[in-house]
Amino acid sequence: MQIAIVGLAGSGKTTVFNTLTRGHAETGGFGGLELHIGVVKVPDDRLDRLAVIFKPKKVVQADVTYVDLPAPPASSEGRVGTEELPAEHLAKLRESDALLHVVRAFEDSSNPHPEGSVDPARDLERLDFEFVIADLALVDRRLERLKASGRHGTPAEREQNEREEVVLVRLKAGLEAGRPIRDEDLEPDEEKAIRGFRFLTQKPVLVLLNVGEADIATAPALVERVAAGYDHRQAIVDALSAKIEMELGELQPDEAAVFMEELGIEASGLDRVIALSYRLLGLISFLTAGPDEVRAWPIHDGSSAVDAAGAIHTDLARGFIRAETVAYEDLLSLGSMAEARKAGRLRSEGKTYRVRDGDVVEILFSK
Ligand SMILES: Nc1nc2c(ncn2[C@@H]2O[C@H](COP(=O)(O)OP(=O)(O)OP(=O)(O)O)[C@@H](O)[C@H]2O)c(=O)[nH]1
Ligand SMILES: [Mg+2]
Repeated sequence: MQIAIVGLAGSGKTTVFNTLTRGHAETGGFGGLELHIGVVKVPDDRLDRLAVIFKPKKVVQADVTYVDLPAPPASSEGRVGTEELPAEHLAKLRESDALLHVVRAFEDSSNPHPEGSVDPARDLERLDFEFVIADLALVDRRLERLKASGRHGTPAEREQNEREEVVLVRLKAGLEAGRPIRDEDLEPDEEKAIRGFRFLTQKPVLVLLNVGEADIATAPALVERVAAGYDHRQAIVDALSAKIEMELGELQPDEAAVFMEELGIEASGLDRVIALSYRLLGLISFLTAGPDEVRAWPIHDGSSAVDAAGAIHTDLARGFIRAETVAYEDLLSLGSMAEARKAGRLRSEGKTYRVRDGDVVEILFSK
């Protein structure tokens, strides 16, 4: 699972990336056109509690990959043009499963906003507009091609082309009205017909308002205001003071606690952002626990027991017999698998069982 960090120049993308990955990529525009990639472990205190019960050799958290992209350069028309992005960056952007859109909300007189004022709603709309333009260009190109060659081929191919054309014409109208593709009602077969394009405005988005260190207390009000004007599907608005979070991440835990108290910060925003992006991706975790390993496995919400088996290993899906499952809370309160079994809490589930977040699962399979 991969999330692309996007945002206008100087909005704090690399600072957010460093915060999330505890990395040290250079900020302040020195990154130039460099692309940063980092893997983030998803915090999950259930793993720690299970580790107390199972005393495993290792604990493995779920992870999410974050890609920090440089801001798109100004285009020849003076816009920030995604079409001017280096091909490699555009490919990273398209292949990502979701976007983390960092928007500048911090005031800093030593680092003035290029527009002369800090206006998160304006900046948010500006980059979103670029994504709409980028998708529209893709739709137009494909429609041209379909017009030129879509009437050729076998009847089945022609029928498929016609179906695709109908969907694209609809998307085009929406995009021209400034509507992201994620807001469209698409039937499953329509969704399938356009999946290969990996449209930018179809990706779920977490809008992260990067607030100044002095504005942490008023951040919730700002989030509410921006969210009220951002009525889109699969979109979450939240705030983070990225610079402070990055600095907190560099301190020892006890030093960080003192610092947080001085600033009036109750909890690190970092874990919240990671958890939100995980949710945005539509992911849940099922758990496995034993003497070797206690581990969280990310799967899409709605996955079946056999999907879960396949996430561990294809052999487990192929030879799937059944899944022995106990809810994390039950396991924790009963203290062991054996006790859970005695209490009738360890269930035997078949292939189609819908796995729930926190299910502790053991897959029985034949080789
Ligand atoms: N005061 C303040 N400054 C911040 C904050 N977040 C980022 N900055 C500063 O803003 C500048 C730009 O931050 P970056 O993280 O490099 O921004 P970016 O979006 O990666 O920039 P480009 O990659 O050049 O587009 C740096 O000087 C940061 O220190 C913040 O929360 N408060
Ligand atoms: Mg940067």
